[in-house]
Amino acid sequence: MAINREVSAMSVNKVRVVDSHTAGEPTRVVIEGGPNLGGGSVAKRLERFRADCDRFRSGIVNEPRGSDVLVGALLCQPHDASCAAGVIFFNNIGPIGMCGHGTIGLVVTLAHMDRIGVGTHRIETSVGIVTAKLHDHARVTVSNVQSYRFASGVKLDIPGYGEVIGDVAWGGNWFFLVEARGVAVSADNTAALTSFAIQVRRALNASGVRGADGAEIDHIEVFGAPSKAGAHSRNFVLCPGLAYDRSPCGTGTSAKLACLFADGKLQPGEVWRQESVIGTLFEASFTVDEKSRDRVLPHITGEAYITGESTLIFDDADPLRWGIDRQA
Ligand code: PYC
Repeated sequence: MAINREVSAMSVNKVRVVDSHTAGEPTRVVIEGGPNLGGGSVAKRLERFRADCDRFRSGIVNEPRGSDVLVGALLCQPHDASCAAGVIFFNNIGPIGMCGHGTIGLVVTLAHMDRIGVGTHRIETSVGIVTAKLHDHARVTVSNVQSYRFASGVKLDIPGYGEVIGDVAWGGNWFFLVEARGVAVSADNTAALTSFAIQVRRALNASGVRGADGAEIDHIEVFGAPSKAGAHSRNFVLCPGLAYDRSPCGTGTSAKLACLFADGKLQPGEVWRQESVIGTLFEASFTVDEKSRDRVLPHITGEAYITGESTLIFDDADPLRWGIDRQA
């Protein structure tokens, strides 16, 4: 099996991508020129991507071709033949498990490329198979992986803010969900929200709060009052690489649904409208499988629009051809 140990400047010099945004959050789908990750499940290939393709990741999403907020999606052959596509998501610092806005962007991209039509499609991700229903050229409902609350009433002492109490939940990524404490959840307050969320993340690490199997909780979701008519809540989501999600965050909204269900505040089939910090919306609901009544199957609906199609050039002579990777 041929696996690129590290994508070299000679072996990759042109990569074709399609860019889109979902409720303001950008996705860049790599449709041609990506690394050969060999066979096996998408989960296995994500581990090879993590180990061997970090320069490629950085070159695609980081400056000067991208930005901290951009999420990459490497389109792969699915291992499971019932799926229309496989995908590996990644951001400015590494691969991520599932991405709700990214899946909506991927589905709209596949439709733009005439690879799929209106209807329901299965997509293999590294954390499981998700289902996506394309309603028209922009609107998609993603039925995510099963989501659940892992811990509730977790108390943290945040310097400068005092005690906060929140929940740990899985929605395809690990989240700490907390009400805003003296920080307005609004588009003109993202610097203060970012520093609050960074402090929460530090406090989680310092006090050893983790997800299942010791997983790091790398997404912080802060809630405040909605500004849009019909919305139930507004959120600010700090992503692992310290960019904030412009969308209401598909996996974060899934984690929220799991917590609402666990608290008896939302029932299967009821609609939850989650507003993002910039004022965009996802509509969400969930079903519950009789066999796992402590988990919800979230359904997240949003819209994505194509913003560009391009060929990225990686020039051997360019000292920054693999992007400005702040981890390097
Ligand atoms: O929509 O799930 C999401 C997501 C995760 C990180 C950025 N967006």
